[in-house]
Amino acid sequence: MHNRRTAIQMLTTAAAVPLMPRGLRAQQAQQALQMLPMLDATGGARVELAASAGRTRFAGGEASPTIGHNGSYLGPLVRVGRGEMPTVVENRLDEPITTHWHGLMVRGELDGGPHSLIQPGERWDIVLPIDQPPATLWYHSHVHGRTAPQVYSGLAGVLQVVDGEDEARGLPTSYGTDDLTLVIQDRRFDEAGRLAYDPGMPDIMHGFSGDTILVNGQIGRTAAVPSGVVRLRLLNASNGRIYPLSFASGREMHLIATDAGYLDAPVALDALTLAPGERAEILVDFSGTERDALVSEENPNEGRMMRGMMGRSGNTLGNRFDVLPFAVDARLAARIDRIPDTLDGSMPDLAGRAGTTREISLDMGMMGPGGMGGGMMGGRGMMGDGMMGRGMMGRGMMGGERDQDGIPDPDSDLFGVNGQPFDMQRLDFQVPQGDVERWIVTASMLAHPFHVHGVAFQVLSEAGGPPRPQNRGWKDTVLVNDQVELAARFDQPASRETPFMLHCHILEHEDGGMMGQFTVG
Ligand SMILES: [Cu+2]
Repeated sequence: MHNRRTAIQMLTTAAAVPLMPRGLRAQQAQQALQMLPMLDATGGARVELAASAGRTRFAGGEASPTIGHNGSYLGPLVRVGRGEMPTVVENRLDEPITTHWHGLMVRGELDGGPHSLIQPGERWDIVLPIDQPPATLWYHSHVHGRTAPQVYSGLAGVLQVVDGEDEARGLPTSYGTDDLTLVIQDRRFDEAGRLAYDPGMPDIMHGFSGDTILVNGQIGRTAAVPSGVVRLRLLNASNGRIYPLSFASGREMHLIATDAGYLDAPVALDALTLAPGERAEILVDFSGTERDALVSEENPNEGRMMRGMMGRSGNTLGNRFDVLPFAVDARLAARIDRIPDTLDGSMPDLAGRAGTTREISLDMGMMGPGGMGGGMMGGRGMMGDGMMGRGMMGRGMMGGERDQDGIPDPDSDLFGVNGQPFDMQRLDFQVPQGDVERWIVTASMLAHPFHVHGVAFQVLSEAGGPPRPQNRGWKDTVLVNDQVELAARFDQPASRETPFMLHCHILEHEDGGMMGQFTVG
């Protein structure tokens, strides 16, 4: 990507600095954050994505082997309107990939789930029918057992559905000036400055987290913003880290959109928690200020289990850290100077319309098949007999059931849904097309971001109470801590050959088997 090449050139000129990533990070602090390159397909242009291997120099030191779409890391921001989106994804890697359109309402065969493998050298040539309200979505690989390492290495990008009405809504629209798309990830680097993915058991259990924040694949940058209202489209594309976000100054965030589209009016928030897979769009008023920073508190899952027994994961960011500093640049045009009173998003109204109710438990620390408690250790208990039993200590942890990447073998039984690890060959249930269903989703041991393919859903309740304000719009991923009740209408069909997935979006959990699949028809 051009942006990155420029950054690399600048780093090269600073070669007097020894190969010390942290030193270079300080040097980079004044460099401006770059947006992902935009691939504008609103006019119906064919979207061409080539997944290929490359090398990326993130923080000085050596370049890292990475993978990306049309570049060495991540991919373009693809912007589309309603109508047909002719798309071809070419796999130039030496391993199978898929391209899952996270949040796109399309039938199962176009969804890019684990059954839609694109083999090395193959092209996936499709036409995506875009028919949903404007929203910030994303795309990423979804190969069962390989999603975590592939996404970590860069196989993800942003997909935005737009309708050209944002100026009329009074929203910022100038990409990279007052309308910023921010892909937030955390990564680890080795001593030489190379991207490292070396999950140990605490990483697999908590979800892999790193000590360095990347925004749009860049480290230590500052976003230049005008002295006015700025729109931030946030995507948490991290493998495992949950970010409780706020501004260092306490500045209000005005939530305008959740995963699947606009709210009916902005909602002022002091803080916003973004779990892996989730998106949120906020307006922030930078007028009358010079600097501020988007900051995060500690991952709430960190150390929640087995702290004494297994130690912390390789996460040293601490209790409050910068995600992205902002510097107001008075030369930039601020087109919007007030937060709009209303938006035209359609709010969910599925409560009370649900027919079938399903209970879905997101399980971890399970016993072997037929083990106690129907296959999982006792729910929210932590140190029951099951923990020390065959499931974790005997087989999953010590039994060598990890492949060369350290990912739990998909056939191990550390993780599951309703007591069973994911099985590509097993259909978990069938939903009649057009039905509204109520799902009661419970989380075991940690908070798990629950994602359902092919639908947008309404959060009816969280932990027995009303949903938090950030979860009152249309969602496709929701952080389940204890219990979430949701309702969805299943309009898109999905066959036995390409069923829809439901899964935890902590990618190490997903790869480990915290996933199920269902048909709609
Ligand atoms: Cu999980």
